[in-house]
Amino acid sequence: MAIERTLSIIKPDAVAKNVIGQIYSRFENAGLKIVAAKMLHLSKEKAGGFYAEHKERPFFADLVGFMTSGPVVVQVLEGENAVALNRELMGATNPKEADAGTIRADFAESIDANAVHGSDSTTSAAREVAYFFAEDEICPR
Ligand code: IDP
Repeated sequence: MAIERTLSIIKPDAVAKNVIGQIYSRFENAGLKIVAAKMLHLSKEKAGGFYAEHKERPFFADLVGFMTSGPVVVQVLEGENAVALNRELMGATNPKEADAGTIRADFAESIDANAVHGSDSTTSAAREVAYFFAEDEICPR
């Protein structure tokens, strides 16, 4: 299987709950390596640009409002099949539909405040990684 990179965000609700370390453990226990990481408080412009594909959706303003409501932790995860593996660890977008034992089932409250983001394809991952990290900020091991 191919070694991939994927972009992960621990969203403001999970940062506020103080579960950054627990979420990092899920990634590491599944064999994913954190090869880049930063904590930041997104501006409306940065969050809106990240979610540009959802611009016309009715929840766009709420999504940007939520993503800028507190700090987030952004990381690049690397490993075999990293994109799909991270999506499996995250669980369904709506935590009420997420499988037991997934990050969203365990730490998320609602479809708005759903703890984590993960790229949904290798194409999105390439765009999203470059949106947050310069190549020299990524440290493959
Ligand atoms: P994903 O995060 O599981 O990839 P997307 O469909 O890409 O899900 O949606 C991006 C984010 O927008 C979701 O994580 C969620 O926070 C928010 N979102 C998606 N659908 C809804 C909705 O119907 N109501 C409110 N927020 C939504």
